[in-house]
Amino acid sequence: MEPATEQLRIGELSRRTGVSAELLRAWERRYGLLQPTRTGGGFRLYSPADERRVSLMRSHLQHGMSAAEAARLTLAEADGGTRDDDEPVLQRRAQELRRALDDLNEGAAQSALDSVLAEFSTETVLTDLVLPYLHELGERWASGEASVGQEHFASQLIRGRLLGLARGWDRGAGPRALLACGPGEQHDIGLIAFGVALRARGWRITYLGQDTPLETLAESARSLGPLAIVISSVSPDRLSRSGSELRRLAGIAHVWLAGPGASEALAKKTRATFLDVDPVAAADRVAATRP
Ligand code: B12
Repeated sequence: MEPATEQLRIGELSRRTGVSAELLRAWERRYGLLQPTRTGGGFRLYSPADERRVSLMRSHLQHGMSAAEAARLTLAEADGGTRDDDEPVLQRRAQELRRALDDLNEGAAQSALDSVLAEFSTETVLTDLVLPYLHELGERWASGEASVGQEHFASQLIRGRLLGLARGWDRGAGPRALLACGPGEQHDIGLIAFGVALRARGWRITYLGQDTPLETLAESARSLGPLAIVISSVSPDRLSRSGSELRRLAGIAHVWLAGPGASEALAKKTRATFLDVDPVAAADRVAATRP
């Protein structure tokens, strides 16, 4: 006689694999990593195959892969090979978005973003799709594979979309964060993504935007009394030339320096804190300072 296949409830699967129930549900939703059946009462039941996929996923993450990459590999390994129609939804959407942006097709790009934002949380879309896409776009631009036109089109469309998500982000009663790009700095998409993520943690955002002189940032900080001032820069030079103004700002509120142009050394010199993580993880870190 065939032994009955063991079916696990989510709590038991979580205990056996050491992965929280919330994260298991997120992996199921985002990547289709788990394929539970349901009891008559609607509870999910997981099979030994689900448990194997969770273990594989954990091991890939421990080897430093991103969650999206680890899930793709896990599904490919568990199924004994990849087929195009097995590709996780997020990857498919990323392809659609990339194709539409490369073709300068605004309607198709907006609808790929509409779909992915309906299917996944804003933060998953930011961390696993939009930010990696922009990074890759920069590489393709630098190697001549993407034109300046394609890069401008894509970054402006994404920036517009993020500002749409940011609408009303200064409302409410939470602590306020004042956000600005450093002097001369035009790259503000990382900062906007950070603002969207911090807003989701209950903060109010005042956004001064690109190329902000530090004197005006100080004036705004004095009048608004923010709990945090977050300055982002890609260029290290312009930021480090502003050392004395940055130090003065630190006398008004907690200053955080972010983006590829910030560094631990500069933060130390200017009594600021270096935010050396991606925009969503940075929002967690700043939000943790809330009194
Ligand atoms: C879009 C873009 C532009 C747009 C910016 C539009 C906008 N409103 O932001 C425009 C066309 C204006 C532009 C202009 C230029 N750009 Co440009 N640009 C890019 C591109 C393709 C994407 C930038 C982006 O938004 N990335 C998304 C962020 C979030 O990812 P990231 O930069 O990898 O950052 C990581 C961390 O540093 C951190 N992070 C980044 N920002 C923030 C902010 C906060 C608050 C936090 C917490 C974390 C954080 O999170 C990321 C990890 O998830 C990048 C390519 C790339 N590698 O990113 C080039 C890139 C940044 N640009 C570059 C260059 C050279 C330029 C120009 C000098 C080009 C020129 N000759 O004119 C100008 C400079 C303009 C200026 N004065 O600032 C270089 C920078 C090289 C360097 N290290 O100095 C890059 C890397 C391209 C390349 N591969 O060479 N650019």
